[in-house]
Parts: sequence; structure tokens; C-alpha cells
Amino acid sequence: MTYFPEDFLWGASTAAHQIEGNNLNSDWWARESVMPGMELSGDADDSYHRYAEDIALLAGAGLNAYRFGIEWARIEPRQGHFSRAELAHYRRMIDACLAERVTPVVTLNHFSLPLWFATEGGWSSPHAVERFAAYVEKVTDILDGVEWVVTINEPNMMAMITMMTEAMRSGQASEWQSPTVEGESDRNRIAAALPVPTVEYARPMIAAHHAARDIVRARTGAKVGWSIANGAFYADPEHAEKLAEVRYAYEDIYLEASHGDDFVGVQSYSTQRVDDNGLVPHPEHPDNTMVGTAYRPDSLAVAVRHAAAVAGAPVLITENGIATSDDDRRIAFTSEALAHLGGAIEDGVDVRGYLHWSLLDNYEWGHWGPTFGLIAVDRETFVRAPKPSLAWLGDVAQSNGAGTLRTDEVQI
Ligand code: IFM
Repeated sequence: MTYFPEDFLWGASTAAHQIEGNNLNSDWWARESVMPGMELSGDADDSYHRYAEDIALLAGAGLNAYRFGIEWARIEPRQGHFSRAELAHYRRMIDACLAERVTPVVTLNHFSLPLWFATEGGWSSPHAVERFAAYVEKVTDILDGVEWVVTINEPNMMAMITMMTEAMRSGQASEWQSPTVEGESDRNRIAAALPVPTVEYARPMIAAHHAARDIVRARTGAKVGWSIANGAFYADPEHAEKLAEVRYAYEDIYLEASHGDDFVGVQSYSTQRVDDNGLVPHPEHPDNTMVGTAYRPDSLAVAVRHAAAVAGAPVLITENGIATSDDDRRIAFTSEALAHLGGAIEDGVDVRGYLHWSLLDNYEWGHWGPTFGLIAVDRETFVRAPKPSLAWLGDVAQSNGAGTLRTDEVQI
């Protein structure tokens, strides 16, 4: 049985800072050099120079969409100074996709910021919206032929990154732990100590998203939205009130801001339990992933149904995947996630595509350990080694899901 619409996008996602290497003018580069506990991104996967090979591998496997980031710190390394050469670089990436018949899905900001912008106060600066708008306007000059634009990646996770940075600065936390990685005791202690993010963290990013949306619509023909880290939150009935409070602060405030967008990007990896103390760290379990989250392939459909209902917009899965060193497990996880997704589509949820996280093993925001990729990368030679999951997902794409998915594992 085919669950997926005919023009469905099947692809994989990356982010500039995590794969390009040497993002010298960014706040992340600066942060990595000083934060205890952080590994350096360094040359990363050198995808800045090897993007054509990466896109060709994706296309050669049978996938038809590639989500990648444009790096603001490269385009505008100094405030008001826009690099024509870097704009041309990203135009070449778009052209490389189009030449391979791959639909580019372009992210304008994925966590990393120009150092000057971060120094000015980042998203909390009174100038944040105008600065981001100026950058977005320049980028629209190179977006001809691009149909999908994500303005800001995971603003809700970005709020956590800002809070974590503040906790390091104030001495509340002594060692960097990426909010995308848990399971180490110090992380759990820090997470427990951090307050629920307040609307003050969300508001400037919401305003920046809306400003960018207006610019993209006025200057391009692309569909525009943003992508949210979807928690698939749940709680026992006695914690329902806390669940609503936590879900609003971490997620729904951002989903509600998607009203009027052309799509909402859903990014799902696991579920998240809530009790009266807030987020409950995932208990240790042999099935947990390399980033400490529970093995929950069903979380994708839970997240999709919730996001579609709250955002009131069509859904594009902009990230879903698993940190594992066992590629069979990646295939099993993705297969089951897609079967659940097919169920949501059958029930009438408007889903436009599935972009797996990630095309490449990459830099997990302070850590090189967790591997999410369909392709392994030798970090000394930069040789790419496609894993069986890449060909497997390509086959799924070529058959549009028919007959490939292990629906027998699904318990809906
Ligand atoms: O690597 C990250 C990505 O940058 C944002 N979403 C979650 C991924 C896995 O943790």
C-alpha cells in the first residue's frame, strides 16, 4: 500500500556549521575555543568544498530533496559587510541541487550566528530583527528556483542554547553540554536547574521569523516556514496542567507563530515525559540512543499530528533520525517512523515530505561522538562512505514508500 502523495519530497538534511568546517566568523567557533567540555568543529566534514559530492551521493541513491543551511556568519562576517563571493558559493550549491534534479530546501539560520551579532546580544539584542532582515534580504538575491525556505531552525532549541550559554557565563554550569545531547549526569543536573524558557526568549525570534517570511514572500516564489524541535510531550493525567505549561513554553508558542506560514517544519527524534517538576530526563536504558534519548520511532507521527493541529499549516518533516553506530537500527527506526507517518497521512494530515537527519555524520554541537548520518565521513581524509541506510532510504523514495516499510513492527 502506498501512503505517500505522488510529489512527496524524499531527502536528507544538514546544517552549515555541522558539516562545512572552519566557520571562523561565527559565535560557535568562538565558543568552541573557550568552553570546557566542548570538542572543536574544525574542518568538520569539509562539505564547504565537497558539497557537490554530497549532493551527488544523495541524488545517486534515489533521493530527491536536500535541506542545507546558508551560513549567516559567512555571508555577513562583519555587520553590514556582505560577501558576494559567499553568496555566489551558496548559489552554486543551489545550482548543484537543481542540476541533479534535487529540490533544495534552504535554511537561513541554524543555531550559529555571526560573532558580531552574538556579541551585540544575539537574539536578545534590540537590533536583532532588523539585522536578521538585512541578511535575509541579501540572501533572497540568490534564491531563484528555490521552492522551500526555512527561516530559523529550532528556535525553541536556540532558546535553550542561549540559556545554557548564560548558565556557563554565570558559573551555574561548569561544563558545556549540548541541549541536543543528554544522558550524562551533569547534563541532567544542569537541565533540571534551568528554568523553563520564558516568552522573552521566544519573542525576538518570532518577530524575526515573521519579518523574514514577509521578505521571502515579497522577493521570491518560495514557500516559507520555520522548523521546530517537536518533543512529543506526554504526562500522567495528574500532571496535565504542568504538561500544558511546559508544552506551551517549549513548543506551542513557536507552533502558534507558524499560523499563516506555507508550512511548518517538524523535527522529531523521541518522546519527552513531563511531571510536576518539568522535563523528566530519559531513564538509562539499553535501547537509548547515542544522545541519551529513548528509542521511540512512533514519536514522529505524534509530533506531526500535534504540530499540524497547533500550527494549522501543511507539514514538512525537516528532521527525523537516530544517533546510533548500528546502521540496521537506523533502518529499523526510520522504517517504523515512516509507517507511523503513513498512518497520519492516511488520517488526513497534510505532509509534503520527509527529510532524514542527517545526510552525513557530523558535528553534534560540541560533540563528535553521536552519529546520525546516512553517510560516514573519515575526518582525516574526508572520504565519504555511504551506509546501507542511504541506499535503503533511496529505495523507499523510488517506490514512494510502497512495499518497503516494515509495517509489521508498528503498533498504532
Ligand atoms: O544535530 C541536531 C540539529 O542541528 C538540530 N536538530 C537536532 C539534531 C540532532 O540532535
